[in-house]
Amino acid sequence: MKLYGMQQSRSFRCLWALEESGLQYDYVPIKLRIEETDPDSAQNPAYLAVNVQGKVPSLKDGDMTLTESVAILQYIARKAPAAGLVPKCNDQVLAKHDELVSFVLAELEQPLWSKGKHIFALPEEQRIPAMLETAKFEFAKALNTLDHLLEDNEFAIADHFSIVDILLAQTFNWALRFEFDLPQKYVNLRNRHYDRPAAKRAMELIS
Ligand SMILES: N[C@@H](CCC(=O)N[C@@H](CS)C(=O)NCC(=O)O)C(=O)O
Repeated sequence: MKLYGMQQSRSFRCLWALEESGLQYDYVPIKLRIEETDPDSAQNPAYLAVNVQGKVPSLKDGDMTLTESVAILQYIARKAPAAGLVPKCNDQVLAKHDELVSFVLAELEQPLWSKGKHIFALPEEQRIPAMLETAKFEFAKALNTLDHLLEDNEFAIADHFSIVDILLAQTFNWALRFEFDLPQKYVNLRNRHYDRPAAKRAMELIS
């Protein structure tokens, strides 16, 4: 199994899950926004054959390729059931798990990505400076909803660490890097989970 990724990106969540899982894998560093002739470039034809959008992360396992970070997380979790990265519990608790995964992607990380897009990712002529205030407003709104979805427990779901905890911690880390206002309880959540040995190993690999 090969994970293609880059520092400071959604790749970290997948690398972290791989480290939690105990599965064997290789990590292939990819670089964004460099000449496509560079063999490590996300725009190099060899990488575009893996991920047509030239984005990270991507995972290859045998003939199968995945290019969405949450699909990668779920694949890793299913491949290593003993690691418990998807909670083993009843359908209703599992549904709450799926709800939180969707919420992080659809609501919580979107304003962060909006800010990134309008600061550096979009072509300059497509960037709209006013979007930065909109992103701040939308992130605060999503946090307010999260306060209702998330109970004040050590882990998001049931009584153990799962891919939702990875997603939440990484999204809060992203919010801090992008200078969004983040309540202390969510800073603490980020710190608590980033202190896990698997997160530290993943961090060393990616930096
Ligand atoms: N929905 C995708 C998003 C992947 C994505 O946008 N990755 C960013 C880095 S975090 C990227 O590769 N951006 C490259 C670009 O915008 O050119 C996922 O969750 O994997």
